[in-house]
Amino acid sequence: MSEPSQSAPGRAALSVADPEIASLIAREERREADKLRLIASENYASRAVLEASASCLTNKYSEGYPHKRYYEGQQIIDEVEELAKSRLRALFGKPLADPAQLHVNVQPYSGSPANLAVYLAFVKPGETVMGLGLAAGGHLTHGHTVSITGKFFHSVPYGVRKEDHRIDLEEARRLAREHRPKLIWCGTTAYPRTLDFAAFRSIADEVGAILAADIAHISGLVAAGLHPSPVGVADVVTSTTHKTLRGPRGGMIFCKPEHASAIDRAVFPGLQGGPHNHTTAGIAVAAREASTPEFVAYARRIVDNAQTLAEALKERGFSLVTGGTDNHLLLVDMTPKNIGGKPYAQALDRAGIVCNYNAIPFDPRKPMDPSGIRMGTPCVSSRGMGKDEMKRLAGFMDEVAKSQAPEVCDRIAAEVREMCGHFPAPGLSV
Ligand code: DSN
Repeated sequence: MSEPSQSAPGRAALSVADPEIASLIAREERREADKLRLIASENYASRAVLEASASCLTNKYSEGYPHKRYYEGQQIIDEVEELAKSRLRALFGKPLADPAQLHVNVQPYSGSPANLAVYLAFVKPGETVMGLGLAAGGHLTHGHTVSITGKFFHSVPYGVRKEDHRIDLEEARRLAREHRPKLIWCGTTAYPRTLDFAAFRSIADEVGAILAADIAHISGLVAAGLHPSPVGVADVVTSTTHKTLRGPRGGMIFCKPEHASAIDRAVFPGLQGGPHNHTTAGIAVAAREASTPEFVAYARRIVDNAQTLAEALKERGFSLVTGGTDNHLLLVDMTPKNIGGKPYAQALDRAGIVCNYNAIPFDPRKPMDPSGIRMGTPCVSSRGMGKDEMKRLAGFMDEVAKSQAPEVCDRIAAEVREMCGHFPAPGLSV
């Protein structure tokens, strides 16, 4: 491995002022360059996104919204925020007859604050909410007991079906009729299949609930038209901006005009202070990038790569939850390979293949030592890898499943590094 350079482009001042941090950043760049990063929620932001995010916009406080701020000096910031909103409106408002009707809030610091704003806008403490249970592939903020959303609200989780591990819409409808939730979440963090927003709309309508779609994982696929959009179906849509959408680390909320004021007041002053203007600029850049044919080709590659990897793994005797994938994500049950998800993920990491251990639906093992791993193809697709690399990856994974010996993992890590060298990652200076 070559020595990482501390004074890479854009870090000359840092390498002088703080060589320790410069060195750590250089080492992380090297890691991101040399490994097959398969954590489903991660990506490589472009150099343009990184430059906007690391700009002087971080210096400005801007409580409020464009043209209604509490501090002066917002001439430029207002333009930045308006630009981010109008680009996101153009990108995500396509399902609407009039995209201008899509209200956009680009200030949430990330996905969890965006989701908290939805609670604050629509639900009172103690009222009932529903979301996909964490163990079934939902998110902590959809009402899990350890989250504030499960402590301050009465949470009734729905799950996936035992027989095929697909979301159990009949159970969701039955629980909704029984518990009359104020808010229903449709969204996932570990679910490899297409979400049926229309079915959730019908359940929410039947019980008079607000329907919130959390598209954090799939927003890049939605933007590219490769996953159905909840816009125009759900009352409110939340997302992070850094997963498949490939922006900086941030959050956003879309909603119908009638909910605009409740959402805006919930984000500020309800939950947050000044928006992170540097992040808003990075989101604007990402939204511009996401409106290009190159982005659509990248999003298509994400799905193709996930499906190629799924088939190649199945051919090698791996067991996939739901039998495959429609999106960017694979959930692999390691039980037939006689290894737990955690030791397998740790051995893969040594072999240069980075994923996370993950519970599978109805997992008999504990969350800290579960049966599965979760993988996603956004990062490898951003590097331009394709079918051949996914098949090679399946071979590496098979070898590690058979032997976690250090010499096996280290040999594969060298092969992974060599392969990665042919696919420079966006945004990195190595
Ligand atoms: N941490 C994100 C993920 O990995 O899915 C969700 O918040």
